[in-house]
Amino acid sequence: MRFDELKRVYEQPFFELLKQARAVHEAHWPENEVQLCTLLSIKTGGCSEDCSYCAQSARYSTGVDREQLMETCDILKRAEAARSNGSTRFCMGAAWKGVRDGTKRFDQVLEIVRSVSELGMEVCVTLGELGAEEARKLREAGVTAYNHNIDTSPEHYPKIVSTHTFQDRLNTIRHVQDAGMSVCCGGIVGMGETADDRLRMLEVLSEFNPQPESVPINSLMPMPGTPLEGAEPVTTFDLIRMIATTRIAVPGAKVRLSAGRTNMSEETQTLCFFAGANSIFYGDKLLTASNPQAQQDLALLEKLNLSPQTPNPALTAPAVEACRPLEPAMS
Ligand code: SAM
Ligand code: DTB
Ligand code: SF4
Repeated sequence: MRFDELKRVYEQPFFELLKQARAVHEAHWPENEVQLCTLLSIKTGGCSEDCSYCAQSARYSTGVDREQLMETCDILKRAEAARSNGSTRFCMGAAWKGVRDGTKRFDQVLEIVRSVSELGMEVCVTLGELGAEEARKLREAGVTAYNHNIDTSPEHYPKIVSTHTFQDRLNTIRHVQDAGMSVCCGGIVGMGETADDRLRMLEVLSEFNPQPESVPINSLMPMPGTPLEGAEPVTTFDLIRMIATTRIAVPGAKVRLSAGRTNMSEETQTLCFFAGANSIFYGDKLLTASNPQAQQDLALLEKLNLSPQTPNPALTAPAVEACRPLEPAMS
């Protein structure tokens, strides 16, 4: 959808916007289900990039320490626990600029993906920049979706990150699409951007060919020590408008109400679900930041008569077997 059209949609009277978003939602997602995704940071901290919102950048003193890549065996245990708790997607994040084929680190990631993909959940990874070959190998190893956010408008992006460009992000997304993985791509609200920046971001996302399979909308969690620690939060109404406009812009995508739910009331989240959000991160931790307790989320869904998305029967798989001995972990 083009910017002018998005702006017309976004600026409608609030209830008109909600009505339109709800109609689009019901036409595409009649099941009243919410997808539950569990996140795990498999390689935390010490990142070379300077994304001003991120607690994992080595450039800022945030209290998040650099850790090594987790052992496959420990990751498998976490993935299995996520599956037992009802998650249907397991998303592994690494604080890297990117990965390169032929490195030990990448081989280890491929091994992790192969093991996790046997558990019968959708496997998502977010590892930073990829080339064509890396994308092909990840797909072959069993990755369902690759998360790589554009985060904001092309115009606002250089004010947030200087160590890579908006175009670099688009190039990675192209490689992911060419390799046949689903694209999970969205952004953050609350980084000092204007409403027009948010709509420009949606314009870029909705013009992807094909459109993304999922669109995470994160509300900035201001991390102490980062340049954005004091950023002005977006209002509840602007957040709901953004969710509704996203639903209209990418009707067939899961719209994931992502980071920042610990600062949202149940009523705010309810309006986001009404406006078209149909996926959340589930479990009490995101990558480094906190998330609502799982029981609290399940209770909210129940109050709203929403059900957790049912696992895809084609993906059911046996329990984790005893872990094989591994090569030493790398940072
Ligand atoms: N290094 C990889 C990358 O940059 O794509 C993967 C990890 S990165 C932490 C994944 C996404 O998390 C970012 O693109 C951003 O949208 C989101 N994120 C990170 N820190 C955040 C924060 N403090 N508040 C909200 N969203 C955040
Ligand atoms: C996304 O858009 N949000 C998730 C996931 N993709 C990887 C990450 C949120 C991170 C929140 C801050 C933290 O935990 O450090
Ligand atoms: Fe590194 Fe990703 Fe954080 Fe940027 S968002 S500093 S690339 S981990």
